[in-house]
Amino acid sequence: IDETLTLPVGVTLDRFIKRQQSAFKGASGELSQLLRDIGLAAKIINREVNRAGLIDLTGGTDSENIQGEAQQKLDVIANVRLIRALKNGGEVCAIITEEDEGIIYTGNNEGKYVVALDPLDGSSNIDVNVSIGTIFSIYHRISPEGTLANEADFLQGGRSQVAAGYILYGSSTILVYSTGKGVNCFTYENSLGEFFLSHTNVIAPKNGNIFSINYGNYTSFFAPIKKYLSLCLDRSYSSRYIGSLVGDFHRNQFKGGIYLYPPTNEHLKGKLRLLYECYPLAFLAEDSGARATDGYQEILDIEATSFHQRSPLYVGSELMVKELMELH
Ligand code: AHM
Ligand code: MG
Repeated sequence: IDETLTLPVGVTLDRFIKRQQSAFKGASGELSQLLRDIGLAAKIINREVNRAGLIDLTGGTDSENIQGEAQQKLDVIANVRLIRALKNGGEVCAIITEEDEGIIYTGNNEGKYVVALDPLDGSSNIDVNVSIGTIFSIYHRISPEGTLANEADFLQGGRSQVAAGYILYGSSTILVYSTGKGVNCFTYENSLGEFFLSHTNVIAPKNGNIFSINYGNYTSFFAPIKKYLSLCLDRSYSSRYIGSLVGDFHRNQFKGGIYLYPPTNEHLKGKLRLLYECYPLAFLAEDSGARATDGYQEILDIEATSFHQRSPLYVGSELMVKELMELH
């Protein structure tokens, strides 16, 4: 655990990142700048999410053919804002996002990092004032600096992430990230326009009594999942499902619980995407003592073979995930 974790609650995200960087001898500061760029994009997205209903940013079937930003869907706006912030920052050479098919080059070929983004997760909740989130995952490029980044830079595997995090636009907006040395949370103070450190070194409860799953898919679950759900019911666990992964994950990280997205008839390999959703949350889970698996192996050990690859995801309190694994 690095010494910055002893900082008092109340420091700003910027100051925290700077202090964290100065604790690492030889750190160039580029990752710090990148995290600050994400913080800036988060503020802008937060503003758009908050006023979306007032300025016609909801909905969006008519969004594709219109150039003006005010008409774009929120997930497209979030995508644009994040890409712009990372392009302006200069530390990132390439980006992939859930919204785009291939690699987005920032024009900064000297940049050391590549980033995978789910700009606005929880599509079904976007237009109805329910929690949504942004998820990010950062890698140090393996291709030589000065060249164009390539596919391999993004397919290094979950354990190669140098940082990961999310922003939850919930009853308050909170930015949560880790560089592998503790998970820290920064709550947004609207009137000051700043993220302040609010939860340091999050440790997830070892066990819990919340299960989060789309029960409507029950008939298409396979035996281990049905068995696990019957255990949850026998024990009168609480069923809590927002349908926004970031929100469900965040709650379970604090209260103790498990989130499940198993294979279904519609999504034979699970619905969630390995690079944009599963890897980053698994990185945060492991760093806080929780666990993330696909039922058979740790999420971070799954080999990445394509940008939009999907995986089942079972993430949450260590003992709950362990019990589910044993049923597989
Ligand atoms: P999205 O990337 O289209 O938003 O889908 C991901 C979301 C997760 O946030 C959420 O947990 C899940 O999909 C909900 O799916 P479902 O509506 O099938 O329960
Ligand atoms: Mg998503």
